[in-house]
Order: sequence, then structure tokens, then C-alpha cells
Amino acid sequence: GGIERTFIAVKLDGVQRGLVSEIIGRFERKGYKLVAIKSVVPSRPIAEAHYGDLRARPFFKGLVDYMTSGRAPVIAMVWEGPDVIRQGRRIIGATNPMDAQPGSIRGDFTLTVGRNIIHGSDSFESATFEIGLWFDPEEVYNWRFTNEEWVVS
Ligand code: DAT
Ligand code: MG
Repeated sequence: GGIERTFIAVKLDGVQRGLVSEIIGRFERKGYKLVAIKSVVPSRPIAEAHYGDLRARPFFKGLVDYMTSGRAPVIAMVWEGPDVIRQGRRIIGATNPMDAQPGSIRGDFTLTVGRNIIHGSDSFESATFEIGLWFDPEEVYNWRFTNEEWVVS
């Protein structure tokens, strides 16, 4: 689509492995705009709602236990720009690292689905839901790139 926003989170494993700057850098260098960021250990209700579509899956409880464990925070972000929801998923790569293309974040840095280091919204509907779940409206800041004409025309 056009100018969109998506929810991107570096999960605990990405934080523990020191890949926060690498991940932020990939979105930043592409030309996307960081409009919200915070370090947070999600509550159980937030983690369960975030992965609500997976509630019936056998790994659901373990996934929620992991995300809420506090063994490291999650770096929650909102990124903005042209087609950022779909392009963000391409930058991240396939859910299973063994299917993720080299050049994608998961393809370059991960080996197993349980430690795939990053989350990205998969649709406009999930992006809208996840941004609202993780952020208060005043935490998402509207600003303009001063160099926009050199990135987009
Ligand atoms: P994605 O994170 O690519 O959107 P998803 O929404 O299907 O993938 O699943 C969310 C997360 O749940 C995924 O990043 C890691 C975990 N997960 C998914 N499938 C799994 C599986 N078969 N075993 C263990 N964890 C899994
Ligand atoms: Mg998903």
C-alpha cells in the first residue's frame, strides 16, 4: 500500500544476542521512519493478546511464558513508510529460519523458529491491533524527514 505503520519487536533472544542495533539499522537504512520505540517486558494479557491468533497451537503457552519471562526486555517499535507492513515482513524473512532467505534478518542471524529474534505485523489489521496493544497514542510521534525528497520521489 501507501504510507503505512507496522509493529516491529526485537524479541528477548535478539536483545540477548546484541542484535538490536543491527535490526534497527536495517529498517533505518532502507529509509523507513522510526515513530515509536520502548523497552518493555510485556504482561501476560498483552503477550496473550499479541499472539491471540495462535491460542490453539501447542507452543502457545511456552511462547507466552517466554515473552513474559523478563529474562530480557522486548524492544517494541513502530516503523512508518511506503508499504512498510509487507516490506517489513520481507526484511524479517520467513517464520522458520530454515525457510528464510539469506539477506533477511532471520536468514542471516537465526536457526530455529523458537529463537527467530524478531516480530513483524503480517497485515494492516494486525499492525493496527498490535500498535494499539503495545503503545499509547501519545507514545507514537508524528515527524517529517527533512531529507525526504532524497529518499522518495
Ligand atoms: P511470525 O513471527 O513470522 O509472524 P507466527 O505468527 O506464525 O510467525 O508465529 C509467531 C511466533 O510463534 C513465531 O515467530 C515463533 C513462534 N512459533 C511459530 N510457529 C512455531 C512452532 N511451530 N514451534 C514453536 N514456536 C513457533
Ligand atoms: Mg505472526
